[in-house]
Amino acid sequence: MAGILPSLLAALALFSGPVHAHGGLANYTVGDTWYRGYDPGEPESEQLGQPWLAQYQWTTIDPIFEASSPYMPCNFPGTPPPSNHTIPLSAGDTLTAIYWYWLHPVGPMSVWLAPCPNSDCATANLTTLPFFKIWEAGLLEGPNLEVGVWYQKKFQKWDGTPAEWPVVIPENLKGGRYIVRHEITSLHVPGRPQFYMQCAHLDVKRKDGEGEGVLPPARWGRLFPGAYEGDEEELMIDIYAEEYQNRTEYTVPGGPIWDG
Ligand SMILES: *[C@@H]1O[C@H](CO)[C@@H](O)[C@H](O)[C@H]1NC(C)=O
Ligand SMILES: *[C@@H]1O[C@H](CO)[C@@H](O)[C@H](O)[C@H]1NC(C)=O
Ligand SMILES: *[C@@H]1O[C@H](CO)[C@@H](O)[C@H](O)[C@H]1NC(C)=O
Ligand SMILES: *[C@@H]1O[C@H](CO)[C@@H](O)[C@H](O)[C@H]1NC(C)=O
Ligand SMILES: [Cu+2]
Repeated sequence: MAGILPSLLAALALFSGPVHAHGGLANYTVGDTWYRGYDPGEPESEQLGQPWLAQYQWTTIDPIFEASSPYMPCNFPGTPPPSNHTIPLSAGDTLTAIYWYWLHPVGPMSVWLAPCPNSDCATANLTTLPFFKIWEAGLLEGPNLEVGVWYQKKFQKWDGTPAEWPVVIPENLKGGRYIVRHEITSLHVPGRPQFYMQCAHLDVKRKDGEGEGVLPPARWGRLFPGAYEGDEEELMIDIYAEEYQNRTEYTVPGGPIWDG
C-alpha cells in the first residue's frame, strides 16, 4: 500500500470491514479449477516448493518504484517454482487472476508471456527473457485521467470480495511452458509510478486438431527491465494537472499487444 491519497482514505473510512494492506495476485483460476498463489503473509517454509505452488515468490505488497529494477520481471525476490509446477490450460482458454483488496484506481494493467527456454523457466535469468504483451487496458472512459474510469478502477472491489481479471491466452499460441506476468501500474503519485507484478508458470497445450501454433516474431519481445524507459510520459504524467483536465486518451506503455 503506497501513497494512499486523502480521498482514498475517506473512501476507505466509509467501508466497514477488515481493511489491512492492499493485496496482489492471490490465486488463479482456469474454468472451475483454482491454483493457489504465494501468500506474502504466510511463512515461506510452508509455501516454497509445495506441489500446488506455480507462482513466483513475492514477499511484500509494496510496489517496485524503479523501472530499471532487476525485480521488474517477477517482483521481489522472484524465487521461481520448480519448472514442472505449472498452471495447465489450452491456448484459447481464459486464465483469471484473482486479487484481494486492490485499491489503487489509476494506471494501466497488462499481461505478458515469456517462453521458457528448454521448458525450464526456473533456471532462466528472468532479466534476459523476452516477454510479449498479450493484454492491456488503460483509461476506459473520461472525463479525464484523474476521475475517469480506468480498468484498474473498475477491477477493484471495495467490499473485500476478490477482484477478477480474466484474460484469454491467444488461441494461436504455440504449446509449451511459459511465464505469465501480470502487471498493475499505479499512477496516483505524480512522477513516482508504482509497479506491482506477479508471475507464474503456465503449461499451454494445443486443442485437438488446431495445429502447432506460433510464437510472435522476435520484435515483440521486451526485456524487464528494459520494456519501459522509466521517464516516458505515460508513466510520469501528473494526472491532477490542470492542463490535462480534459484528457481522455492514454497509451499503455510497453508497445503493442500480440494476440496471435
Ligand atoms: C516435478 O518433477 C519432480 C522431479 O521429477 C517430481 O518429483 C514431481 O512430482 C513433479 N511435480 C509435478 C507437479 O509434476
Ligand atoms: C486464495 O486461495 C487461498 C487458498 O485456497 C484462500 O485462502 C484465499 O482466500 C484465496 N484468495 C482469494 C482472493 O480468493
Ligand atoms: C542476469 O542477466 C543480467 C543481464 O545480462 C546480468 O547482469 C546478471 O548478472 C545475470 N544474473 C545472473 C544471476 O546470472
Ligand atoms: C476543458 O474543458 C472546459 C469545458 O469545455 C474548458 O472550459 C477548459 O478550458 C478546458 N481545459 C483545458 C485545459 O483545455
Ligand atoms: Cu499501495
